[in-house]
Amino acid sequence: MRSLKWIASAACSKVADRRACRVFFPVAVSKQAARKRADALREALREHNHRYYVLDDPSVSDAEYDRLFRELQSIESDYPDLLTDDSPTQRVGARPATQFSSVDHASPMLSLGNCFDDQELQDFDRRVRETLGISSDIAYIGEPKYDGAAVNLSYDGGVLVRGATRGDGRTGEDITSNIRTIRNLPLRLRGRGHPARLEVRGEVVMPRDEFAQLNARLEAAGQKAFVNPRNAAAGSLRQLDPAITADRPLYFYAHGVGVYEGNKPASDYDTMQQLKAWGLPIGSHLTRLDGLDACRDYRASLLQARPGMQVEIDGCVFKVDDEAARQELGFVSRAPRWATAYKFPAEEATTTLLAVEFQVGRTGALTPVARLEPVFVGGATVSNATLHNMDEIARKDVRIGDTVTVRRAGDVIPEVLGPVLSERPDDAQVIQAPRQCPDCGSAVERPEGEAVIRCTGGLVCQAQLREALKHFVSRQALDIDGLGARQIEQFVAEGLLASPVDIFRLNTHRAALLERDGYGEKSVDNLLGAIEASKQTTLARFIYALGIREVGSTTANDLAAHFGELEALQSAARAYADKLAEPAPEDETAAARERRLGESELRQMPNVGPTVAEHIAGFFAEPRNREVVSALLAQGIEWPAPRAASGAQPLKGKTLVLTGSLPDWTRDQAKQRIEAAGGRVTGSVSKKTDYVVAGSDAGSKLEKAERLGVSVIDQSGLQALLEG
Ligand code: 5U1
Repeated sequence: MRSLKWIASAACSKVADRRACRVFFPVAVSKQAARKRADALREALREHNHRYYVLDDPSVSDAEYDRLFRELQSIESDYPDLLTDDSPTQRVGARPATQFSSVDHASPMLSLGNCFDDQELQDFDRRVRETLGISSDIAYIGEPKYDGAAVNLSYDGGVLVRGATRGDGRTGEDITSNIRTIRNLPLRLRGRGHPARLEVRGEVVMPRDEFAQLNARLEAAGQKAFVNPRNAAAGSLRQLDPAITADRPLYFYAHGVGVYEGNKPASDYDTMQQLKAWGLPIGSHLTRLDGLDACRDYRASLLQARPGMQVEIDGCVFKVDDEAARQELGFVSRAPRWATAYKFPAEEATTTLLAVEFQVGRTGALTPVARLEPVFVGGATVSNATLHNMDEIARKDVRIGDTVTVRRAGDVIPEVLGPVLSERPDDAQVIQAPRQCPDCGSAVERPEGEAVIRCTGGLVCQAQLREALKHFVSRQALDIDGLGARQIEQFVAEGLLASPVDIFRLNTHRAALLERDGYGEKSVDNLLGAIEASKQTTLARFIYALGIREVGSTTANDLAAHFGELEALQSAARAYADKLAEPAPEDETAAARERRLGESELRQMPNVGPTVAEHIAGFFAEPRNREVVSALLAQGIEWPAPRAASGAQPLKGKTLVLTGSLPDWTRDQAKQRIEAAGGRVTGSVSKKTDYVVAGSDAGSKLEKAERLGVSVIDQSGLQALLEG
């Protein structure tokens, strides 16, 4: 088959010549010639990509690149069987997915131990030398710890076949179509000698300037901006439509390998250089370091370079360079003994405190929020920061007009650390607590023994209503997509929402919704569909969504696992309220009262002390709350029935051993949860053990479990078991 096309002659080598050829000479092309030309174009485009995105040294203009690209597209559209998956034209174009599928990593993606000061780094180095029996300096490699989204790339025969998120380290999400859109990573490795199978681990990041531009674009389009570059990178990778990811300024940096089926170099530094030669970006600060002092100097220089770096880093990573030594050192839990991350301190900056406003939370608590002269700190521009409460303001002696130090670490809300007293202006104003709620005007009180001040407006306070609704629809609660803070504020202001129950009546306001700016048939359908879908939930989510004071998602999970049914929780709450109201013997001591109340079922739960129990009892004792709960259930909110008649017992008959420290639970809390779910906790591992729950610094029990082939899980694995 032949096709008549305006194409460049393969004989033309220089760019200008090629352009001339294409413009002036229409030629009939055989399929064979088309294949040859397509191969040459792919090769040229890969080279230009590499020069542009990896080496930052382009050799052709954007216009010329586009021309070559379009020429290749045109050949591939004429000869679809010449199209290859690793063609540069195939980065974008995959269809939107409906969901991501799970994918098991061929080798687990490990986590990293941390150290926070020089002493801890010295301890790490000592442990390494002791284990290896070496007294001289160890050869390490040092690299920045990029603050991005961790991914795993699989190359088979040098061709990118899969990209996945880290997930829990064993199983991630298949985001191949999105990964392919990242311009600085090769769809096909350069050069030769690629391993038959190769897993490359690294971080996907978004540089600061491009992050700021993206946020400006999103805000201009009325969309929500990202909090920081890491969230922007992770959020962009989790788009179901790869075209959106393709539009985001994402970059990949490799920091290691997983599976490597081939001749792996004996040193990690050499492996990384090999990755670089194959066209994989490895970041410019990767360095070989001899011994502890060199590591300390490296950290100091990286810390100094950090403010000028476009990609955010939150520390540096030191790894033993020698592969054989790594094998000998092995792992503790899921972190290698041969690597550590030396974290940088949270970033701080100074700026001016312009004003203080009091924000009303869903429970009426008024939080002082500092309005600041915008300042770039910790990877984001900060213009608001928390001042916590009036006691903290007094303790720090912060005043309006002061120059203040602001700290921002990761996703934590920025906080005002204190004033720079030497710069205090004469007219700095002392901050006063309001007497009235800034939203509803109700009186403000400060309950005895509490640091917070509260609005007494309750149901009349729209600010409390707005916050309660935002909590109700939040991700860990009913998770209603499309009903965010902005929509809730508008709907409350317009009187469409006066209680969570009204969310499920929004379908009766379809016409009113359609009249709103930015709402078409499709967005209204999506919103109403998400609301309908949220009715199928779990008891834990529902309990959390109710917004009972001090009942966070962990306690809600515990309550749901223990009681199994809402009625059982309600009756335990009633029993506790009755106990609280019981006339106490006149001579009852505080300890005796505590013993009496402590026997209640509600108080048997891990994490439910007197205050939380009182909040739960108080919540269900309030008639208006009970009405809302009944009305919600009448709207069709439901969850799967518990497995057992008296409380779910997903671990019935199972024996578990705890070892190491879990990230969020003490050993006692984990034990109580396991026992509440019907399981038994023993102290030593045997063949009869069903699961070993391993945290960080797990020791010989973990090794024994691995030897005996007993399943090893971490905290999230345990959580999943507890949830049945
Ligand atoms: N730079 C860098 N980041 N990072 C993260 N190296 C590195 N290595 C890691 C992780 C989790 O893990 C290996 C030590 C297994």
